[in-house]
Amino acid sequence: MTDALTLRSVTVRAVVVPLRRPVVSKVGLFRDWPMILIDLMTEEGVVGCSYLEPYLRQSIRYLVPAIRDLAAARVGKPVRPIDDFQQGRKSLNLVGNEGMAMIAVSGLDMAAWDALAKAANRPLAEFLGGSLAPVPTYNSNGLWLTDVAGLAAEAGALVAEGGTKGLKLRLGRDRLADDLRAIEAVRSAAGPDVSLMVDFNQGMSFGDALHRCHALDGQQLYWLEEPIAYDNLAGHSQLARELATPVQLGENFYGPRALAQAVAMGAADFVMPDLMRIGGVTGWLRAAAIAGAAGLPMSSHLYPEFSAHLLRVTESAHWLEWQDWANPVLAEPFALANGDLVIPERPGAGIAWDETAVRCYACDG
Ligand code: SMN
Ligand code: MG
Repeated sequence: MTDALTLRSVTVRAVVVPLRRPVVSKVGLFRDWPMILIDLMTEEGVVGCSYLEPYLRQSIRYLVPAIRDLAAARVGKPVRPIDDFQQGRKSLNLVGNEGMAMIAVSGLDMAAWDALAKAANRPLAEFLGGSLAPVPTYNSNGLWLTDVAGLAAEAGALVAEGGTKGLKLRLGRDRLADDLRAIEAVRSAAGPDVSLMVDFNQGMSFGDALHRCHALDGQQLYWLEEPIAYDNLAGHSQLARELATPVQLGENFYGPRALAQAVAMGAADFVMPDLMRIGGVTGWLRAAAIAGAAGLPMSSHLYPEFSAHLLRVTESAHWLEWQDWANPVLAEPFALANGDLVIPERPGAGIAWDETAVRCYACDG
């Protein structure tokens, strides 16, 4: 049994790290990437670590104080992520149950689970009762809404990065013909054995999505992700019913109950929660139980390090989204081998900061 831990303090810092390829998408253009780094210090000397990727640099100014407030309320108390999750949710409920309230709770939750696994001297997947093994990935480090002429070379480079078995490209250009050219360019460079996922990032109206998704239905795409606004569950459910290609949804589910609603509505064939929004490790485990019981394959969104551990304890585990965006501040970045993410045999989630890099990229928002 794990030794009990007592919360001493929580350090919350922010950095903005460079992206090798700018994110050009329907949710925004990002040349660099904000990260909030959380270190949860315990009286026993164990330090739990996690990070959040809140997309918007200015959100650092709102999120960091919220995380510090939540942490301050727990100083001197035992680290019990299931109880802390409940209390954190309750304490922020009056200013909102989703959005930033859930993000703040998620970040602390991940750091708390990391601390408990470290105290038990086990990798997180083993601490949760699972085992370590390579986790299948698709490469999501590029193929944004950029000039189609550059996509073939980029696809070739992405496949060469660790031999990934899948690639995700972003679609939803003004003309269908350009989406078709993008698919053709990526497929010809990647070859027939690489699965092609496509992501619309909620960029289409329902009417446009009906046309576009039906037109792409014969393209042997692996999934169609977020064709319309994420909370239009009725629209997604119609698309999922009509299309042969699986509909993928989930990076914008705030909490397991949102996933349960999508399942109840038949809004997705596949689901892919994001740790920052689903409720950290606690939220993921609950979401995984729902997806598993419903028989829906579950992939991850961002956070490849924590997500790799969690996919190892997920009944319907599907693909890990591989992005190396946190690497600039990680002391020992995770690596791919034969298209799989190799989980290092380190206690906890296996992340630690490169403190020189953290100082170099420090940012107050
Ligand atoms: C995404 C992730 C991060 C920034 C923009 C878009 C995308 C994904 O939705 O699924 O990777
Ligand atoms: Mg997406």
